[in-house]
Amino acid sequence: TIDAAKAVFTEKLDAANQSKLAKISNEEALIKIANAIAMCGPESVFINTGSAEDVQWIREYSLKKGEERKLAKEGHTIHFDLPQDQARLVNQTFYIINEGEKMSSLAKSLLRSDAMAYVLKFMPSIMAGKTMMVGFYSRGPIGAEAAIPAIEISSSGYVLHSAELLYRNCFADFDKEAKRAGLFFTNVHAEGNNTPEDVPNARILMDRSWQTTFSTFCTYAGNTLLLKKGNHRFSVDYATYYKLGEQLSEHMFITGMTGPGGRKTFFAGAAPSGCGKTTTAMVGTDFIGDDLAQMWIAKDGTLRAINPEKGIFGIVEDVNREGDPYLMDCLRGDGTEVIWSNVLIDENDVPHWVGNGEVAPEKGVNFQGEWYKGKIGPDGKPVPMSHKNSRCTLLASAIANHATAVSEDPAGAPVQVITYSGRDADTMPPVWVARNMNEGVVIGASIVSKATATEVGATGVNRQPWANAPFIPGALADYMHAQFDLFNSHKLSDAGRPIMAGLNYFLTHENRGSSGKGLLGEKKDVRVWLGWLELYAHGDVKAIETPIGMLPKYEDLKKLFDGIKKDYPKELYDLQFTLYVDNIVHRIDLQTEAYSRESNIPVQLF
Ligand code: SPV
Ligand code: MN
Repeated sequence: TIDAAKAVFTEKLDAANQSKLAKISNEEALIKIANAIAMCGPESVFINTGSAEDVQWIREYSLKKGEERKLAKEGHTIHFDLPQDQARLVNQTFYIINEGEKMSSLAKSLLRSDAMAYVLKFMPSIMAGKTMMVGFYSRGPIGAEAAIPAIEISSSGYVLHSAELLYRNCFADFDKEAKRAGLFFTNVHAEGNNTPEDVPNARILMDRSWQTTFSTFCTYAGNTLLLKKGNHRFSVDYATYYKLGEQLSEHMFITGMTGPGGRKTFFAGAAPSGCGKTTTAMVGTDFIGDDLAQMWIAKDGTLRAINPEKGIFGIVEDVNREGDPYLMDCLRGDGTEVIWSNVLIDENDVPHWVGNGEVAPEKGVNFQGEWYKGKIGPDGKPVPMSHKNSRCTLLASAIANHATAVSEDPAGAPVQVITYSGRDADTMPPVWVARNMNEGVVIGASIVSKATATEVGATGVNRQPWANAPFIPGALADYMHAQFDLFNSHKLSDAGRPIMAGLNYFLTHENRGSSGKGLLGEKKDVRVWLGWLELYAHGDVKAIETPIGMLPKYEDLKKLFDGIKKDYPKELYDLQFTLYVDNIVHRIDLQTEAYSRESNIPVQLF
C-alpha cells in the first residue's frame, strides 16, 4: 500500500532524498520503488533528479566504487565488465510466464513460480552496504505520442551514469508522462559482488504483467541498463498488442539524407547488432539515432519516428577516421563526455581498439587484465587488444551531423524510407526495393546474419527477423501481423507511405566467383546506397524490375559514386547486382521452411 511505501521511505531515505521523492505522486511508482528497497536492502537510497549536482554525485559514486576510472582526456572514463559478461546474456534472459501461457519460439521463458524462487533466493539484501539509485527517464522526447516513461533502479553508478547519457531524464515530468502514456516501465538491477563466480547466477527476468525487469549479478550495459533492450522488449509488446496497426517498436537507426534542392528524407533502418547500424546512421546528413525507433502513423497520414534514446552505446571495433569521421571527432577530440567499456587502456590512460586505423600500443590493460602485443590466451589464440563488443557511450548530440531539433521534436521525423539489412555473404545485392508493402514486410522477415559479438554464445548464420527477434516477447506471428497491418494501413496517406528496401554490405568477391578478395564494397559506399534510395523514394530515378524487387541502374549509381570521388567500374556493378538465382531460391526455401514450422504466420508472407 502507499502507506507502507511511505513508511519504507521514512526509514530508508535521508531528509534530502525524502524531499526529492516527495515530488513524485504516482502511487504505483512509489510502491514499486518501496518494494525494490524492501527487497534489495540497500544501506541508503539516492534519488536522481537529473540536476547537474545529482548527476555529478552519480559520476563520483561510480569512480569511488571503482566501476569507472578516469582517463587522460577530461570527461572520459573506462568501465570494465567481467570477461564472462561482455555481451547480452541471451541464455540467462527470460520472460516470466504463467502456467499454460505460450511465448515466442525465439525467446526463453520461465514459469512464474520458478522466477519467484530465484528472486526470493538471490535478491533479498542483494544491495546490502550499497546505495540504491533511482532515476526517472522518458523513452523519447517528452510528450511524444509513442514515448513511454521508465524508472531505472540500480546499485551501479555506471548504469545510472550511462542512463544520463543515453536517456532523457524526466523526473520533473514523470507523473504527467506516466498519466499521458497510461503506463511506465520499472527496472531493478543489482550487480551483487561482481565476481566471475556470480555470473552463472546472473538473470534478466522480465515480468510482462508488471512491466518490470530484474537484472542481477552482471554489469554489461545490454544486461543492466534496462531502459535499453529490457524496455524495448516491453515496448515491442505494447506496440504489437495494444497499438496494433498504429505503432511499431523497432531495432532501427533513424537518419536523414539531404536530396536535390536541399530536401530532407528520413530513413529508419533495422540491422542486427554488429552489422553497421551505427555507421549507416551517421552517414546520413541528419543523424537522429543508431539503435531504436518508435514509429506511429500521425493524423496527417505520415509515418513518424522518434528515438527513445538521446545517446549512443556504440561498438568501437573498426571505428576509424575514414569510415566514421564524426564519431572519431568525439572519441579523439575534446569536450564530449565518453564512457568507454572493454577497450585497451595504455600506460598514458589513452583508450585503443581494434580497427581504429592508428598505431597500436605495445601494452596496456584490457578487460582480461594486463595485455601486451602477441599475448596468447588460454585457448592458444592471440588475445585481441580490445573486446569485439567493446563500446563507447556518449550523447548523440555530440556527433557533428546530429539533427538535434528534429530529434527533440515530439512530432518525430517523417519516415519515407525503411531499410532492412544483415550480414549476408552470398545472396542478396547491396540494395533492392520492395514493389509493395507486403514485399517490404517479407524483406524484414527474411533478414539473416552471421553471428556477431553482441550475444554470448551466438554462432553460425541465423535468421534475424526484423533484427528484432531477441526482443519479441509474444508470438512471432502476432508481431508479423502488426507489421502487415501498419504498412498496409489505410491511415497512411499515399505520400506518407514509405518505400521499403533491403541493404547488404557483406557480399564477398569469393562468393561471386571473382578473383578479388574480401567484401565487394566498402563503408563509404553506404552513402551511395542511401543516396540512391533517397532519389528513388522521390521518383527521381527509375529502377530495373526483377522478381526480388527493384534494382538500381548502373548509370545512376555511377553518378553517385562520382560524387564521392570513387571509381565504379561496370564489372563491379555486375558482380554486385547479378541475381544468383540458385542462392536466392535456396534462401527462400530456408525461410519458407522455417516459417512453416511457426503457427499462425500470416498467409501474405508465403
Ligand atoms: C545491440 O546489441 O543491439 C546493442 C547493444 O545495441 S545491447 O545493449 O547489448 O543490446
Ligand atoms: Mn541494438
